[in-house]
Amino acid sequence: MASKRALITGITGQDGSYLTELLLRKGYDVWGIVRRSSTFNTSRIDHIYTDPHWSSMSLRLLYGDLTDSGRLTQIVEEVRPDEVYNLGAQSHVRVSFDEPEYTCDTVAMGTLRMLEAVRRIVPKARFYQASSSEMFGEVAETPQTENTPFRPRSPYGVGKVFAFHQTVNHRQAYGLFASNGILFNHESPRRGETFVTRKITRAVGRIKHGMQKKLYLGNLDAQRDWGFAGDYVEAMWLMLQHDEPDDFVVATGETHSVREFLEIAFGRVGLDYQDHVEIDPRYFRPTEVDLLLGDPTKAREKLGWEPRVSFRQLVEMMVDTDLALAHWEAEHGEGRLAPDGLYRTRPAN
Ligand code: NAP
Ligand code: F7E
Repeated sequence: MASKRALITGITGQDGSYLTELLLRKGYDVWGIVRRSSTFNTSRIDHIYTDPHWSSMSLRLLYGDLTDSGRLTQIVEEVRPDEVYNLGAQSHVRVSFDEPEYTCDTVAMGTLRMLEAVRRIVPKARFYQASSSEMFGEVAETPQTENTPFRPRSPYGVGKVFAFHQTVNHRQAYGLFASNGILFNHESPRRGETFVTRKITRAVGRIKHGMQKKLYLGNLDAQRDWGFAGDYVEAMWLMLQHDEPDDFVVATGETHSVREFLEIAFGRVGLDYQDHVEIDPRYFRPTEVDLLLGDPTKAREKLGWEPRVSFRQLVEMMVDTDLALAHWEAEHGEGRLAPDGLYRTRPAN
């Protein structure tokens, strides 16, 4: 039997890289859309071409952009996927206040463009939409479930609400197999360096190796339900194997503050975060999401999905990786290509 074909937008991102590995392990032909950039942006998936474990598997990359519907249509026509995972987005909440229009062009209109291409060309394909706990915003209830109303607090959150409803409407109006995964924050050693978890663990590694003195952060009291990205991409796949399309919260069911993350991360290397962290108002947001806590009961009962990595294990995994990276940088110099293929720059947002 021919392999199933999966098309992934956002394949170069954190989740795209874990999902690619998962689908290749399952025997899929994986096709990914990469946006053109003036510098290399495929470092999270380069190992799939170079590591003999992966390189015999079927991964193909095509240039495309979520803002370009003509190209997206052409790609869907060429690939004719069985499953589409729409992960591409300007995904940084703070940046979405600076670039609201571009953010919504990718997050909201980009989703609509993908849905329309699928509806017209491969209406039997299964569609996964990367929805977000940011849609809950100023939360109406805790914990948040599939029935909790959306009250977004950022241009990013507003764009994701639009995309969520477009996905539901394509399911209802045209019978598309289209599902929303409402994923709460998920992190990993591959997390972008301007998200708070990775910003912290990168700083811990660098401070421990004497390459950085201070870490400047914003709101330390924000609480998030943080899980491991490797666990969460499995939930995405399970949603598209389910017998019917639906919407699912994917979360750990635990919430922790940024401060707790700091305590564990700095504690891992025998440091006290209070000696190194300073507050910089630039990192506060015009409107903040104070507390997120998801209830993953539906995903557990209907998909058999469970998170495997605990909060402490996640923090320690990230610190340990970034400690090794800082050690390598201390020896070889910053900005050089590190062993895992990732170029390094200083965290900004
Ligand atoms: P990420 O690391 O920021 O990756 C985003 C991906 O989208 C990258 O591949 C990026 O390409 C691509 N992209 C950005 N603008 C694009 C454009 N105009 N056209 C085509 N591709 C574009 O995000 P992630 O953490 O993997 O998250 C994956 C998805 O889940 C996103 O939609 C995000 O909003 C959503 N989500 C994430 C979380 C979380 O906690 N991680 C939670 C809920 C939902 P470059 O590599 O070139 O930048
Ligand atoms: O912020 C606070 C900040 O940027 C978490 C995206 O993947 O998850 C992510 O969005 C919290 C916020 O993630 C800094 O104010 C303090 O309360 O790591 P973050 P996020 O905004 O929760 C959701 C589910 C997504 O869908 C998004 O795509 O940490 N915080 N000081 C800081 N945050 C940052 N970035 N930088 C700081 O210095």
